Amino acid sequence: MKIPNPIIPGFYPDPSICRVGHDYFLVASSFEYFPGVPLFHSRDLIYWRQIGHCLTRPSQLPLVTFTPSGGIFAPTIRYHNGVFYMVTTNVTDGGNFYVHTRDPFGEWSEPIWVDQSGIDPSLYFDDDGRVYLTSTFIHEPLPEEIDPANPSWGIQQSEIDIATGLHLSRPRPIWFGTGGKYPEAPHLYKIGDTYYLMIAEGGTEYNHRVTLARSASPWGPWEPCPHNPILSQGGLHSPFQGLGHADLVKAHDGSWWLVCLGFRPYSYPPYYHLGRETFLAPVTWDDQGWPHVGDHGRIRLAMAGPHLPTVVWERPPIRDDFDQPELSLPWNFLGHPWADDGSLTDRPGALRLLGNASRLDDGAPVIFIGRRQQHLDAQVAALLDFEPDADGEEAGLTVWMNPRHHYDLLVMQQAGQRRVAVRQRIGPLTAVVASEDIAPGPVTLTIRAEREKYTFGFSLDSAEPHTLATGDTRYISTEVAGGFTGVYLAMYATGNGQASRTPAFFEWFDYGEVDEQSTT
Ligand code: 6LW
Repeated sequence: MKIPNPIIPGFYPDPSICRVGHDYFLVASSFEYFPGVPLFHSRDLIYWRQIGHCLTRPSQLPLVTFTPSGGIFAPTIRYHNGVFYMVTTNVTDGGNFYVHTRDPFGEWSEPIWVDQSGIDPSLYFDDDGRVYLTSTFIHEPLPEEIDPANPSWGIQQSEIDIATGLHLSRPRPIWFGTGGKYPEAPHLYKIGDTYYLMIAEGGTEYNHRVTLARSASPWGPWEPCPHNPILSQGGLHSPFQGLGHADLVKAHDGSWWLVCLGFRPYSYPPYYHLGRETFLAPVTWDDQGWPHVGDHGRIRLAMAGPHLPTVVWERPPIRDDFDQPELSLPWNFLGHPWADDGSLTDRPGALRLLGNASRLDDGAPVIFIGRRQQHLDAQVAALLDFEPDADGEEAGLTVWMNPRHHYDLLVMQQAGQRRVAVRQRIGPLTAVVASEDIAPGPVTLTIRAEREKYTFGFSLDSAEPHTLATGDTRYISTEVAGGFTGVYLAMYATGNGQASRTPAFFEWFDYGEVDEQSTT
């Protein structure tokens, strides 16, 4: 079957994968969102279901203060002797650490911190029992220009005691890549008697690529692959760009595959707003012992997928009725979950949000519960029961990239009158671009997401939605907003400088892909 790339759409970057028998597990970065490190499961490398997160407790992920795109960077997941390990970096608080579990469907351990600098940590369990921790190393401050004779950014490695995280050998540089900027995302493998070191170079934008080298020792010296980069999309008119940050896996039928991040830009000059997503590509090995990825190092739209027995998981429902005691897996908090972030018990069958003094523009700890936008064409709706009784009290939906780039569809009180409005924050500019007085009663907020614009509307008493305004996706795209994340569709509440007295009840939230080709 054709690979439906991206195999995990939406902001799920820096994928890492491991296999246990016929089960595949994959993790991705999560930055300032909580819980952290989303965890996916598959039986065929094509259909994936989220089964949880690795970091589900504030003791594992104290996101109390952070900047946009701070928090949790790239993770690596590995399995050894019955134990799963996930190693990552909290760039805001503490650096490199790992957690472990014997049951990936359950809770993970408390962090084991490692005194090793850099980002993109990876673990390799060698046949002789040694465990290697590989990460980037960066001489701070980075010089204006990298001196090829004295590189200041490369890959370092140490041997560690996996029980304690303590070093058994000091971290030392082992490879500087092939000359691309930002050598990072290292993973060490051993195939036969040969060690392979795979990294990313070029930075996680349009010049991103994957390079690889091999050695008889895990410390090098490294022989670069003669056809590096083994994967890139640079210089090619392709719907998939920025391919890099990859991980290899041998399937249970003996075939080899690679997961990596990429993004799907459009328009001109190109831009993207869903963030970097997870892609899959086939890998073959030549008789010289070198890997070949995809179609001559490219990922094409129509690539044959694995010949593994297909296991399709039940698709999540479009509507979340908030009728469960806990939020379902796609929902994230912005930063550390505060006690009054939300309640599912105050009114059974509704999510209650009570705004605090933080505004959306402040970022955390604004009361914010959101999910990634995973499709360029999507329909969003939510039924909001909110009767503010003080000016400044506000609740609604936000199309969110970061505190300086978001579009809000909100209900507020202004001069004693309840109003529905669309407000746009683009960098230093904020404007209410449309607003209308509305009568009391529950209001259905609607957002139609299309590739190049959002259309915001509302309806009362189940009448036909009434369009209020539109917003260009470009102005909340990565190219404009910057950062490593992707757009969230979130429910929020705020008192705009003072705590709200009036709770907002979201009775349900709909998210569904609009498949223009579908007849339904
Ligand atoms: C990730 C690193 C990177 O840790 O961006 O540009 C970081 N490349 O590999 C966040 O995704």
